[in-house]
Amino acid sequence: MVALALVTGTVLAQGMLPKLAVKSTYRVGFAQTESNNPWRLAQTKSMQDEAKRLGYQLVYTDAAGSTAKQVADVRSMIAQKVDAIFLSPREDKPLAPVVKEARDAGIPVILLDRNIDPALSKAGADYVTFIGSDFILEGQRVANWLIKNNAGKKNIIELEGTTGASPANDRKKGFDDTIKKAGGFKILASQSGNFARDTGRQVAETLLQAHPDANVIYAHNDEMAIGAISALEAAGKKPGKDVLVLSIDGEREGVQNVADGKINYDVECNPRFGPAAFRTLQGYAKGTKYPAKIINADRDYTLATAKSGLAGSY
Ligand code: GYE
Repeated sequence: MVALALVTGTVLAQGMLPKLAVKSTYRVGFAQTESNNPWRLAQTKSMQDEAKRLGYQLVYTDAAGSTAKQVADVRSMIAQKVDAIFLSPREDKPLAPVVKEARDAGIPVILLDRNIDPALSKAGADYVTFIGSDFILEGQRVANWLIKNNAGKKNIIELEGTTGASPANDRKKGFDDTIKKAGGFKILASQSGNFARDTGRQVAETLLQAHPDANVIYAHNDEMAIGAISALEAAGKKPGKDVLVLSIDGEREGVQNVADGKINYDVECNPRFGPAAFRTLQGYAKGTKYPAKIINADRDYTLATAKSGLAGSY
């Protein structure tokens, strides 16, 4: 009985990654977190385009901003016995159990764009690898730009991403640690705008009223930065001039705002995962060993580079 189960690969010892057979086609799950911004849409399109190009079937789900739905989506992929699962975990803790459930069901998981708390899930044991950006570095890059170019503006409002999402945790850590070490800056307030434009606008409006001396806004993504620009303009302040606006993502509208002088600095976070995701899947089937993290290279945008960068943005 045990021997049979091992042969079919359905029962695995704790800490063992399931194998993936080398096949000419696969049926692969992609559990997306939400579809409310250009970053997400570009990521989904890149995954769908690459699956199509390879002739693979993509079982796509959209959790629509609900962590509970994403847990259910992954469970449904396990029940459908997909060959492998690409997962962009909305939050870094609640998705850890289903990563193990997939592993125990013999389905390898590759994490895309957001990570799971390393205390709860291990690369090489629970999932194959994480592919995405270095979010701590993104926050550090924004802080380092501000340290060099602040022109005396040092009172910061921070708009955080979705609470519990790894890019929100790390973009905060990278920025806050670097800015504190530099000295002379004040983070007046730091609050979640849920990576969303309208929430970002509302939170910025409230925080600008509470802190009229704020002269820097650091948003963890472009959608919230664009929301904050609306809040600044409604308050009669010039974004990019009276108040510096710093952001991450490099979506087209964000890059346009850099070109227009309303966002001063924007670090790209590349959403085009398709080619790297499927290459890793194929490599894994052939026995390639991967590191815990595969890091995407990201560019950045300033007034000097935004116009020429527009065409390549998403
Ligand atoms: O910055 C944001 C998206 O997880 C890196 O999530 C991603 C972030 C991205 O919704 O716009």
